[in-house]
Amino acid sequence: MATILITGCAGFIGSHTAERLIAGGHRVVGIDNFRTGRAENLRALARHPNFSFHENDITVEGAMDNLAVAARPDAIIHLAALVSVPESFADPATNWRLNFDATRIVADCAERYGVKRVVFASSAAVYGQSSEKRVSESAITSPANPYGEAKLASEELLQRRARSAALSIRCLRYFNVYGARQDPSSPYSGVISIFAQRSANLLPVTVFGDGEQTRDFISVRDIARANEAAALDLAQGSHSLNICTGKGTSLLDLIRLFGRYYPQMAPPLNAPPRKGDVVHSVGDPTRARDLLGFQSGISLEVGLKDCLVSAAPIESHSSLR
Ligand code: UD2
Repeated sequence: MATILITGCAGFIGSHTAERLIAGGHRVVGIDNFRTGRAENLRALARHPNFSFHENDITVEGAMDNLAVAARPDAIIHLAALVSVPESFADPATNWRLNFDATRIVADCAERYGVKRVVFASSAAVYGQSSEKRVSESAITSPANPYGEAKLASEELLQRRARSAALSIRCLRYFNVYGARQDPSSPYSGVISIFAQRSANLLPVTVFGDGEQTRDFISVRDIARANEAAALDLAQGSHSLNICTGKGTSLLDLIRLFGRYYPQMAPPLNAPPRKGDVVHSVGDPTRARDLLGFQSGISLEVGLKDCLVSAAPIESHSSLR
């Protein structure tokens, strides 16, 4: 049984990851300040004897140290973050504090208390615009927005620390994650959560740009599996790994997919491309398969149903099963 400390545990990815680890017989210690995480995401775990939760901000002095002293974790999965490209332009100071300074606090804590592994939630945004059909980890990193810049700076900081301490780092470059519990309520939410909620309510979706941009959409259930594999991976060394499916889907194709479930869906509205938006983003999943034994297993067609069930008006749930 391993003990894993998860930052951002009440978030969309954090709660799925905690559930997966608990189901595997591990102990999870979670921390979240509820900036975007929600207590109800942890409802299934609340009374589990292997789960403990602390409402706190990891940037508060001593917050991480106290947890590390009490729990003696084998690994930290660092998911707490500001998770939005447009929000990183709107509030660059908070982006830097949450997506870089917080990583330094996690690294300091791991070093100070001899935690062996840190799994870091990085992003496909570290690549920026790429001309490769499927971008591999050896591609040039050139972020197109402050969110990607902070994620890349965090990766570099962690890799530097790993060279000077007995610490293994796994920077997992998640591509576009979707699934149940992804919050659709903010303009900064992920595109699938927004599209699911709007189409369930027969409202038109807005497409920024021509809709030909592609994304490598990966289910949060696959992400939880990748996080688990990385946190339990005893191999030495440090890596950055794409966590992706290797399959690109354009926004127009995504809308066609939604149209299968909601044939009465209103035609999309068009708006100019978003600042800092990457045109094509599809990952090469080979390295994660070779080094972590991770391969995605959930197709977009199947994974989308998780979001549709949570977004749909109650009376239409039965038609989605
Ligand atoms: C970036 C990262 C992703 C993840 C995410 C966290 C890239 C390629 N991907 O995702 O790995 O870290 O940030 O937030 O950098 N869109 C619409 N209509 C809407 C909402 C979005 O057309 O109502 C478009 C948007 O302009 C973009 C695409 O949909 O082209 C995906 O947007 P997103 O906000 O879901 O995620 P993205 O690609 O910024």
